[in-house]
Amino acid sequence: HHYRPDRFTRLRDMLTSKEPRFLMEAHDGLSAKIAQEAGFEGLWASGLSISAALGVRDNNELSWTQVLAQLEYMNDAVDLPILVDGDTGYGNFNNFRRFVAKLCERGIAGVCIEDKLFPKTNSFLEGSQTLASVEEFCGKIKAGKDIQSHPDFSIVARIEALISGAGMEEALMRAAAYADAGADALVIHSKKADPDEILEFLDKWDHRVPVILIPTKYYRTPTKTLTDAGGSLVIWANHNMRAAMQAMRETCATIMRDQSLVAVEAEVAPLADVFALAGNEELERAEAQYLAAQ
Ligand code: SPV
Ligand code: MG
Repeated sequence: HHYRPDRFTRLRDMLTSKEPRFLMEAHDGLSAKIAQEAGFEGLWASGLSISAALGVRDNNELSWTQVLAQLEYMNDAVDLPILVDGDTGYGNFNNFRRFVAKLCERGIAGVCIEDKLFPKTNSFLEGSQTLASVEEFCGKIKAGKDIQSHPDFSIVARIEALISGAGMEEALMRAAAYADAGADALVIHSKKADPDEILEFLDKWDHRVPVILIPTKYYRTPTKTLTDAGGSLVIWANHNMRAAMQAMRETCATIMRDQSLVAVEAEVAPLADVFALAGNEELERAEAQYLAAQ
């Protein structure tokens, strides 16, 4: 019987690994299972995707307890570590540390917070991307690190200086401050299609803590270019949600048009697959074992 490290430790190992590692977006139990089935070793619980899947905006329209409920389904559905997108921490240091305490209790492996204001705005939207003060954000990181009840729970600090237009020097200054405050890893985020500013950051950062990348906009850059430049872990941030959106649109349009299921039956997952992924076979075995014959 070989020992499998718990999920906190597995995420921490992914962050500190010398090899390129990857997190796949998931936003509910089903997408978590599909990511696990595909072979991913960890999940990104995207704020954008969870919000979109529940029909709300990525502006903290969900409360943090609603996010927690979604995480519980995901964590129960798979045996993968989850890095949850904690937006800006749902308030100040005190709101954030309440969230961290609950994540640890529930077995969620880590949280990422970004240095903007509450309520947050998605980084790819035009308009205000005001940065939090460095001091306030460092206080948040420290409060989270002080309250975490598992030593390998990870707090990732996401730098929005390039998103907000504050520039490279600001980004590097914040990276150093967040590492000093105790962040286990950083995210440097960019909304540019070319990777120049990301590569410059990776070149200038001393890598005393690892750097995570989210190449949603610079996706054409070969992944190896990013990891060779020092990116430790890459997040595929929203592609299960966007894939589902596209597939559901096409299915609805066809059924609406045809008033028939004939054209879609071969295009959707068979019901047997739905039952298999839900784990119905285990329930049959359990019934045989535990349920008195009627
Ligand atoms: C998310 O997936 O919610 C993120 C990444 O925070 S981004 O949408 O690129 O800001
Ligand atoms: Mg987000």
